[in-house]
Amino acid sequence: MELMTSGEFARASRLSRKALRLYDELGLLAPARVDQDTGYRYYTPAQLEQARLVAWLRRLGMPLARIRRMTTLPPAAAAAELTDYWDQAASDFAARRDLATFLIGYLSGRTTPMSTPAPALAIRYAVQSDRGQRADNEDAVYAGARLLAVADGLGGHAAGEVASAAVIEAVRPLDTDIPAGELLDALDHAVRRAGSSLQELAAADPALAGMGTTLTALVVSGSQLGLVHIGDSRAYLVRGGAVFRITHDHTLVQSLLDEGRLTAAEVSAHPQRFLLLRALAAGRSDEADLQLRDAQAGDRYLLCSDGLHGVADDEQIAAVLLGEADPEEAARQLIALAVEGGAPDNVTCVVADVLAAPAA
Ligand SMILES: [Mn+2]
Repeated sequence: MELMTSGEFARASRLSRKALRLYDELGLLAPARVDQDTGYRYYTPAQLEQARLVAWLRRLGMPLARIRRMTTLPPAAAAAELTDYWDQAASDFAARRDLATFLIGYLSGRTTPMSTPAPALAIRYAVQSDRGQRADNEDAVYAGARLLAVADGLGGHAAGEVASAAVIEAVRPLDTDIPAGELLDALDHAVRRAGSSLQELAAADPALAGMGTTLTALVVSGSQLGLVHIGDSRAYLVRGGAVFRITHDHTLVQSLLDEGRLTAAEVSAHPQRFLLLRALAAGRSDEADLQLRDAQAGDRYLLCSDGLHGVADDEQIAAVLLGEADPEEAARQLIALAVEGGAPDNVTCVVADVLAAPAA
């Protein structure tokens, strides 16, 4: 068999030797032979095609874990996987473009399209929560005409419950008509207010030290939607018959997945799968993610705590969101998914449909 040195292979594949070493470590592209004595790596010319595919997928910005999955698939399945990835990337890009448009207008002091009267939208929502196998329900939830919010309390005993309730209380004033141009400021302010309120409660009662909570909340204003997110609760968007996860889990396992150091299949067995890298907590000042998105009549949103997505996978969740038209019934079926999966944790779901508001 003809072998190429790693230098020859790097030149032919246009990947650096450092990249080739990383891809080897991550199981993306193993050398055909490694010399026992020198540690030199050798590749076959037949591996060039896979190396080029890896390089192209990297240029697209695909995370390493996902590339690894793609390289194991037959071409048709790989094409479908790439389609999924690109749909998600396009949706993320659209959200960033909206935010950039808003900021450009804001910074240049111009009238932005956002300050023109936007078609009013209304939301029709349903809320369901279940304590599952836990003794208490430390999730807290709020749903109103303009605001939807889910918080998953951490800290054991009563502290988690106190934290999630306090944070929901702190964001509740967002359930009002907020000018679209002030949405991000209002969300940022509310999340800081929530953090200070945890700080004050913990300072007043040592039993609450270390308490914290996740928060995923969205506010609708005209045809804009502001989203604030910290922790591992999630928001999903259903649009045009497809389901997109629009929040990024602030967990150790998610960051390992992003870096390609863990596969999706390994997550459920990871000993530290519950470890949060960011949360709203007394004594911490972790940053929340803020997003500004366009809202359209016909969109559906799901906010949920990890009691749902820790048990049900994205496909099961999507099947309910796409298959059940009534939000109330959809929320019930999502809770049922968690219960069927053993419901080891509290589970909370808000399903909200965006509707064109009836003419005044
Ligand atoms: Mn939870």
